[in-house]
Amino acid sequence: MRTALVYHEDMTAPRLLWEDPECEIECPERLTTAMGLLQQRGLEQRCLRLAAREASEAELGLVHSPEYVVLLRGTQALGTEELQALSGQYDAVYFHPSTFHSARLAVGAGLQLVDAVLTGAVHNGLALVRPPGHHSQRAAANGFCVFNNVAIAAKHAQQKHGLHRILIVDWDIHHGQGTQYIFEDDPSVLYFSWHRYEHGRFWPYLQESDAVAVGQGQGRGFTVNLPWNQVGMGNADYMAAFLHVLLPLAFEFDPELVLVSAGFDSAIGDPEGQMQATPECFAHLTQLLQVLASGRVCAMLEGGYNLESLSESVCMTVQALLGDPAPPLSGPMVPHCSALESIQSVRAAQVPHWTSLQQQDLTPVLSPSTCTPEGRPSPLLSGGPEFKVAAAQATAALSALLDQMHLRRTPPVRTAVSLTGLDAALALPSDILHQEGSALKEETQAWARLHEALAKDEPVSALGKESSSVAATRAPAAAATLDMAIRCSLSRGAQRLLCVAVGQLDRPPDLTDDGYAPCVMCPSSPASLWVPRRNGWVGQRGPGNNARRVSSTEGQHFQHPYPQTLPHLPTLEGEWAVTHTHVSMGPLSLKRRTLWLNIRGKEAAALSMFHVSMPLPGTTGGFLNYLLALVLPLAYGFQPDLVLLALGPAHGLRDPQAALLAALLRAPAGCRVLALVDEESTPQLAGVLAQVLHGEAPPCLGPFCVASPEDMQALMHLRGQLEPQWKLLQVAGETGNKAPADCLGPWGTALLQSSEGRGAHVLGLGCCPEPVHSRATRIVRLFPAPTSLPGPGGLKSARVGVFTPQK
Ligand code: X5A
Ligand code: ZN
Repeated sequence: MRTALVYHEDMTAPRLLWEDPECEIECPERLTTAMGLLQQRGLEQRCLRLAAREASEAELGLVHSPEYVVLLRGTQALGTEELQALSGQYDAVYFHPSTFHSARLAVGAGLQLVDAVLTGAVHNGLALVRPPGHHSQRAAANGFCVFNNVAIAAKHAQQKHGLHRILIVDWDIHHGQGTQYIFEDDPSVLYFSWHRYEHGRFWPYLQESDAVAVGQGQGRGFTVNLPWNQVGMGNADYMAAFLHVLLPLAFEFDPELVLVSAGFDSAIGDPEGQMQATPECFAHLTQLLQVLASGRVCAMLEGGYNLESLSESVCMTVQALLGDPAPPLSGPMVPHCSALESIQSVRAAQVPHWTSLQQQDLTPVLSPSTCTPEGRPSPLLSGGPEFKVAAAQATAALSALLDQMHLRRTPPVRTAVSLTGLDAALALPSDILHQEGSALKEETQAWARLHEALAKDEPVSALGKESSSVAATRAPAAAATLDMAIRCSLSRGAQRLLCVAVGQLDRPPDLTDDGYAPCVMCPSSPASLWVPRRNGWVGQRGPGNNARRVSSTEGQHFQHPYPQTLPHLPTLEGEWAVTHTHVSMGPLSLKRRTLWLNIRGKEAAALSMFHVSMPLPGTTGGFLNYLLALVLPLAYGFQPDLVLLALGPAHGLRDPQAALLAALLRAPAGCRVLALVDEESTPQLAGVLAQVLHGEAPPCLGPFCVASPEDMQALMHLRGQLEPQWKLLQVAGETGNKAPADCLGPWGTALLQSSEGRGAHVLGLGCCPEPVHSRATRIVRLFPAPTSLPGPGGLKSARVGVFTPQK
């Protein structure tokens, strides 16, 4: 199995035995509610369930002093009054007679998870534990934490498994000062934490939580603090933090294991955090972390006090660990001004320690928050009466939001990728082939043979389980294939298509500068269309069926996510019918956009916000910079519902680079990626792409090598040109104050429609081997994925999405 879930019911035992408004939020229901939802969603059943064991005292000793462990052991026999008195010696802590047992289980759960991942039993996992750990120190309990679960797991991974580089990502909304102290002089552990800080006015009120705290001695640069100075940070802020701070450093660090201090008090509705990130954000964060450390990600629960938000976020995390697509991020992809200042300050503080941050002209850090609060509620003191009212309001707003989310939940689709090998090279439509001057007859014959083979092949129907594909194409016809794929995707229901073309592939001339594309597929040709029924395929043939709707039992997923707020747009089912010239140019086409990104070794140029060209960087560092600082911010800003990744002639990407590109592009596209590869490159390249599209971690890029000044200059140039429109490119606060609404621009409205027409789609690329007289047609089909999932392991080798038209 791919994902472990470690838990033990005994961890629900500790509870507060006296009045304490600060501590009452850390309650047993946190675990029962989260587990309940995991079960209800069918996620728990897909994980390898491990019952937590108690950590030994020797294991506790990896981090804690013997005296402290003895003291904690003694708490089991104390009465309520003694427990309360002892608790009072620490900041925000309560003890219960079951605390020691539960805390040992929490540590043990983390150790089992790390063992399961490092022995290869699973790829990744989550430990659902109480009490949390990241505030706990060598000889002190703190902030509901007794033993430092994650820190002990890291020491264990080093001592028992011989690891040399461990990344700890602390996305809890509080600073894990305990973890920071334990590793502050240790260069083998990179500790990243973002936290509500408010210039030191938020618990635990420490100066060492600020960005200037970077570690000590040998460990300088291995502590990375990103303080949030305002409440209300949301999806765009968290995404910017990952793209512009955490991931560049993490790639340079090259961890062998990623531990996540997974607190969900950083999610919307949490009374402690008062932030706005929605649950699906944690699916995206998890997906992005999975490109590191060969996918070895171990998440351990820390905080999270709004039960609904907590359990939804836990589900999103597990879903991502299982390899399911992430729902699109909601809200405009525009980071807050204050967030950009924080990002800028941590980058400035870390610049001396990380090559990947150097060479970028960092403007001086603005003095403490020059931005006015961006129309957000001022924070309230925890525990006070206003706090309770605000918390109740937040909960109500959250429920409404989660109700809406329910409508656009993507079914848990495993990405199964199909490839039949070289023989499966797609035959090209005869007209295009002819233009290319290729051997038409030979192509057609090859296609006919394949066609025959596939027709008999039962597993072809398994294509219905896919949401991504790799297709091989003949080099001379690469551009034509891509052109057809674009048209077909648009005409078959993609609203926003991100096209990443690497190598010598020209942008289709009829794409307009603002990204509009004609959504006509093949004028006047009798196209075929195939829709899935419960068993087998049903073909429809045009012309004359433009208006026909096809109902499908799985079609439910494609109902409008926000039927109440959006004007009527055709659902995907409504677009099954073959589109002809005369019906395709209506208002429909206004919704369709293509963002064209060409990586081809020429100079950097942004011809419009939807047409960007960049050189292929010459080093690993340059390549990573391009991906994190340009490609992903554009992709997340655009929120495509489909990515076409085309590796054309002379693409120049090494296999691991192509794999990383594909792996990272999955996240913003709900895993819907069609990779077109040059037939010359197969099978190695196609194979590696198939694996990452299937959800495997990409192979290592090789040693980190600093970006060349030319590449950096090109990147800065593009960023400068595109920043006004694509706000996720920003890495620094602006000088003036800007309300978020001003930042939106005309594209803002479109972004808000990002969920329209989404859902898990199955995508294939097909063509008709019709004789020359009836012109061949290539179709990209989008249809609902079945709710049943392929088992673990899924399709190992499969086939290209080539479909047989009905005769
Ligand atoms: C693990 C965690 C928070 C403590 C807050 C005290 N602790 N006010 O989220
Ligand atoms: Zn917390």
